[in-house]
Amino acid sequence: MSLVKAVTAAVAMGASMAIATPAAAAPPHPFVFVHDRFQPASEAKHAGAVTYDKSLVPTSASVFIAEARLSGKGMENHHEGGEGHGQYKMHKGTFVFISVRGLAADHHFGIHVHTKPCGTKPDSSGPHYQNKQDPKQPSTNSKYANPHNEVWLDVTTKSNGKGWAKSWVKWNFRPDEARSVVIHQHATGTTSGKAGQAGARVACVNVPFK
Ligand SMILES: [Cu+2]
Repeated sequence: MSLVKAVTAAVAMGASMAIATPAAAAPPHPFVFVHDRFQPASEAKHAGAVTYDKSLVPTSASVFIAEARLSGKGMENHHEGGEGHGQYKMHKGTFVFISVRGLAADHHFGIHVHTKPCGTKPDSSGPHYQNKQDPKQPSTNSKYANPHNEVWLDVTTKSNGKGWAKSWVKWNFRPDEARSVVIHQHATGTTSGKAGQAGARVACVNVPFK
C-alpha cells in the first residue's frame, strides 16, 4: 500500500465514522494528530519531539503521527421505534499511523507507543504501553511483548530517508497511560527474551493518545 493510499484510507475511515456515529454517542475527540520537527533532547520540556542520536534522527527530520480511536459504541438507543436497537456491533479498536522524513537512509527503526512523555533522558518515556500488562517489567515475554498487545510501528526508511507504518489493534488505550512514540536504534525483536527490544532510544515524540 502506498503512503497516499494509507492516508486516504485513514481519512476515509474518519469520514465514514463521522457520518455513521451520532454525535451524542461519539467519544470526545476520537482523532489525534501530531506533526513535529525533532529538537535537541535539552529542549524536551517544550519540544513536541526530541532526538537523542542526531546521526540517525537529525534535527532537520520531521514526523507525523495520527490516531483514530473507534470505541465500539455508537448506535444503541438512537433508533426511535426501531426493533433490535442496541444490536449493532460497531468496530472497536485503535488505528495509529506514522510517517517520517529526514531520518538516516535505508535503516530499520523499531518504533512503539510508550507510557510516559519524552524527557531529556532517553528512558524518560517509560516502558511500552501494553493492553494486558506483563507483571514482569521490563517485558520481554512474547506473550505480552507483541504487536497485538502493544502498538508497534517499525519503519524501514528508503534511500531518501522517508518511511511510514501503521498499526491496528482491537482495543483502546486507557486514559493518560499512552503518552509517546519512541524511535529505537534497530528492528523490534520477536523471540522470547528479546521480544519488544529494539536497542537504544534514538528519538521520542509526545502524543496525547486517546
Ligand atoms: Cu519502544
